[in-house]
Amino acid sequence: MGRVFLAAIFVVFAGRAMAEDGHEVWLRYHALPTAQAAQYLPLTTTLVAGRPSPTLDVAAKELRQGIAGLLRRAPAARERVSSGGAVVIGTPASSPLIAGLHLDLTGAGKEGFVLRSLSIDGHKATVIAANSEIGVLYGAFAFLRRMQTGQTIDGLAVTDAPRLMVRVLDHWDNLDGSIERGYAGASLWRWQTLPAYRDPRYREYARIDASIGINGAVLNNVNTSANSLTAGYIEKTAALAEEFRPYGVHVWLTPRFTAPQEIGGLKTSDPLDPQVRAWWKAKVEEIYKAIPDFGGFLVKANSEGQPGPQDYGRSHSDGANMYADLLAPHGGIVMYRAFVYDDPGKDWHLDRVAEAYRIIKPFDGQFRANVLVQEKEGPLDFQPREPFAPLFGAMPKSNMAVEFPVTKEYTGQGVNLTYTGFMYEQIYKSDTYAHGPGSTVAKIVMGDYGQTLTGSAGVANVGNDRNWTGSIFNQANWYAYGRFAWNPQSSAHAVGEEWARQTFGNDPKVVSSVVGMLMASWPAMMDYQAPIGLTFQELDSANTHYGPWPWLDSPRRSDWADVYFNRADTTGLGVDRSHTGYNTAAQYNSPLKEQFDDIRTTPEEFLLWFHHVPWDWRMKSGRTMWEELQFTYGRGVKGVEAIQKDWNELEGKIDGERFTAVKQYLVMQHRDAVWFRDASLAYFQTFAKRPFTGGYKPKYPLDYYRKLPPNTAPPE
Ligand code: GCW
Repeated sequence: MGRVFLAAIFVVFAGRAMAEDGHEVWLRYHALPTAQAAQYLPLTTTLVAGRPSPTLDVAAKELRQGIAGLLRRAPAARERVSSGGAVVIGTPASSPLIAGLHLDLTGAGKEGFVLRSLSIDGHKATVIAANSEIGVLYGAFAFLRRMQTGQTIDGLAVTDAPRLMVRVLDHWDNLDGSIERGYAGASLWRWQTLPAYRDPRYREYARIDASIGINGAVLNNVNTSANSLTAGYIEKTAALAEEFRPYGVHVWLTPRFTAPQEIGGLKTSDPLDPQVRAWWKAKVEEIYKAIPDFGGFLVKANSEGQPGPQDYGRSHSDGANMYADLLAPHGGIVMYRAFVYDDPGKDWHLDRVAEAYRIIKPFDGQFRANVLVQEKEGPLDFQPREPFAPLFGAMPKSNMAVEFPVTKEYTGQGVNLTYTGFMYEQIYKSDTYAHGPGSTVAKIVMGDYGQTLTGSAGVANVGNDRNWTGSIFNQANWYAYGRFAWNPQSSAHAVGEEWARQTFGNDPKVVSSVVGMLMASWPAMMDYQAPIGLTFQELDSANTHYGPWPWLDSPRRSDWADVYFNRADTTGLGVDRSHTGYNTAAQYNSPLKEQFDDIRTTPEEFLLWFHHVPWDWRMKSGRTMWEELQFTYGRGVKGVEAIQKDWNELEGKIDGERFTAVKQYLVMQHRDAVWFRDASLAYFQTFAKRPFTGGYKPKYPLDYYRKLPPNTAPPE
């Protein structure tokens, strides 16, 4: 009787998904359905871990925890393969057993791994082996991912290794705990209580990073204070480094260029001044003494008011190379940002989009070998839609890293469901033609054309919210960033599917709906925020970067104004970047430059980016540009409706807490999509002077939208 009762309770709980708050991210390890678990059980009865070390210990712990959770039975710890199916982990150095197998680990490189199904002493064994301990940890996560996503763990002959060397998350975290462009609470780094108090979340964070191969964290904002380089903060940073170390996450810092003056008491910060160099040399030595595996510096200089070498009449390469020379003896790296642009005042003569290329390209070949020139994925600034940045195709003699947004400053912030993985794939597969057809951004960043140092930086979207990223679907972007850094030639769909399975389970309906939602989300957002290549139409003046504000003219800087980016007038819409205008199309290699220069051959998704297009321009669809604009905004709203529908159909298949949260977020997203459509079209119609078509009309008159306080969507 008692047993029957207990079984009945169990069925009730197993049948209804338990409430989840998202804290576990994709590392949930909830019990798999019995039938699925059955295929894994015989292969995971024991765990043979070899000699202990901090990293091997966390790998073994992860496997124990993962297997125990997924299969409801922890593997027994053994010293050798003796019975049943064993999971054997280690490096040839840490495990005589693995050394004795003489596996070919060449393909695993420094950080990769092999997963091999073998017979050892007549028993089945799955070997997770690598040249390095961190490779073993990455292999452990890969092995668990296979079970989480319903793949076989039998007959394995897998070799996998990261294609980029530097895979950092860049935290724009300020020392006061706030986060620039952060939408998930305050900073995880609790500077006040470091180094004494070690918040358990530090290790949890590093573990999550390691699960997707992220190997670095830049701790402070690129708009930084010099204080993070003081002795006290170095000690705090060293404590974080210690917490992250077992997980292979190196700490990095952003140095403030004027630190020699601000905290060093010098009269100048001129990078060629001997005293300045001596100051930095001592500072770098101090850092490495405290943190021997310190990653290096990520630098924002002479951009948006940050100090830099130009303030002392020196060049960007002078600045970058000063740091590079001092870091090199310690194995450190400089990530030098190409996100630089001059202040044009109210003058429209400069094309903001042309700036990084104009300013940085002349230095190609002048950066040291341990410098990565880090360019945002597009030439402007993390907009919903940008063509890839032409600088990627123009720096053959430099190591180029890509900087991607993970946080969604202009693309929905913490509110909208927009999957950045879609955009990572689009950018990475763009052909730069720098070395003939097929020289994609991915290949350039991966070093296929002789670059010796490779990497990417993702501007982090995590904070101290319980679920790390503010909303569950924002976790997909953290996940995708890591997986694309591991392999820039990944598919957004495949990565999204991995995430969906790990995050919500393997129910086919759930998986297909969630992946469909992810893949539809970025295109829908581009439709309602950046139709036909229009860009930067969010509110900028109040610095919120949220909500439509196409009429905005900046009182101070033309390139922080929406009107500068839409150029709406009675003749048409969009920015002329062809030879009759800014001639920025010419920054691309042939045949792209010719293609983008000509309004007839420019891909329509970039039409308003490259051309000022007449309202009656005939689009491929047969509609006029004005009609197409309305159609596209409308399609964006419908896209969100379809996403809402897909999600709502999953009720009962997802635990109530996460289901309801996502549902509520989608209501806000729909409201915002409608707002974008209506406010923008009401404004553009005053120039198009053509009727609205297809029975459509914005709900309110233009003036209503213009008078809304910042960040206030109108009632639907
Ligand atoms: O998009 C802009 C942001 C700034 C940011 C800057 C950058 C950290 O509005 O907040 O500063 O980009 O990337 O440096």
